[in-house]
Amino acid sequence: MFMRIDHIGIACRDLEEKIELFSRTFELTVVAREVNEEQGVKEAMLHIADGEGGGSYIQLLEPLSDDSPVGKFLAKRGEGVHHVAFGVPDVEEAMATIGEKGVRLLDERPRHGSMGSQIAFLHPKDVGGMLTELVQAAKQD
Ligand code: MC0
Repeated sequence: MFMRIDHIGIACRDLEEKIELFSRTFELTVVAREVNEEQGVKEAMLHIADGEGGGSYIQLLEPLSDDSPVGKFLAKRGEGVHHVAFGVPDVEEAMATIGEKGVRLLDERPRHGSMGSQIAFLHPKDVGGMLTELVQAAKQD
């Protein structure tokens, strides 16, 4: 069902500082920046590679507030890997298939994600402690 890893989301306190760190260490380039009010984050996507079905990225996430998902995560666990996102061809189909297996969906319907994608989250407690995101990348022209 999964085509690829779309991105790894990293929670950070200072987005600009971490962009500088990841760019310098891994020689990655920022290809998109966005503020996503619904998800409570300011974020940057750093491109790693292109593959069948879309690219793969490191996603750096700074919370917009302390009571957002990333804000709470930082308070509880500190900076580090926040979630893993799998690229799927059809997010609604993946939600239905995975939901039937008893995994709790955190979203009833897909939401807006980075770079025009459609996303949905799975409960970390049902996926071995890993907050998991399903991503249907925006269609390429
Ligand atoms: C919380 N938990 C995690 C976790 N966040 N486990 C692994 N990875 C994480 N990131 C654990 C907690 O430690 C706790 O376990 C349990 O889950 C419940 O957490 P909580 O702190 O009591 O509850 P909340 O209110 O913080 O909710 C956690 C939950 C929430 C995962 C349900 O953060 C959520 O709905 N997340 C999905 C949306 C999201 O994360 N958006 C930000 C990225 P214990 O054992 O202590 O009970 S937006 C994004 O990434 C977009 C822009 C994109 O990719 O395009």
